[in-house]
Amino acid sequence: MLSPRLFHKILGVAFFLFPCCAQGKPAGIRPPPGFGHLPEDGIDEGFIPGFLPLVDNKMEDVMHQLEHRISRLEGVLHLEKMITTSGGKIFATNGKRADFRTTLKKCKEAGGSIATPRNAGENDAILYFVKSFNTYAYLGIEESLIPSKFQLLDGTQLNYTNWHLNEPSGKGEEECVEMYTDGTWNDRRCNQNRLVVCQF
Ligand code: MMA
Ligand code: CA
Repeated sequence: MLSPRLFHKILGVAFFLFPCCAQGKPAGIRPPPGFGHLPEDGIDEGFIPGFLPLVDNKMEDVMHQLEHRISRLEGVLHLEKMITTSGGKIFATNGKRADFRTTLKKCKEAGGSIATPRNAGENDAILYFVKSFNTYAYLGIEESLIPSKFQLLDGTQLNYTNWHLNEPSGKGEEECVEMYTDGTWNDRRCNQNRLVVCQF
């Protein structure tokens, strides 16, 4: 069953991938008859015996239609190599490049955050885009105040790392982290143009 969290995630991905549509009016999923307003006479139909089961059926119907529609949209986005999933996370790219700060902004505007691998599966999901666009990607990891010690953007410690041999090497000079095309990580200055990959 489609949870409100997943629905919100998918909306975020859609607005990230199709910014044009986020500005216009929504496509307009009309509420089924009897929803959205009370009838003229002001009688709440919920109190009419036998009405609630009908509402339940209609709701289930609408949910199924939405699930079907979303799964077809996901199919299209997968086909275009714009989304991939790992565990509960959806990773998405717009196929464009940006520096670290711009990537943070783009992902936030879309209702997500910069891709941050928490395990090998999530690392592989991000690697899928890095390989298919043949472009390194910045990750949601940064150097802490202690040189060569890296952390998540919220300041918490890394429980998973995949550093390239002899990395991190910047010792306070390379505060961001990029993913190479083999999935390993390199600390790097934050001003490079890298593939925008977000998570939702
Ligand atoms: C080398 C290596 C990295 C460093 C970059 C900076 C190509 O890789 O020394 O650790 O981050 O150079 O350009
Ligand atoms: Ca480095």
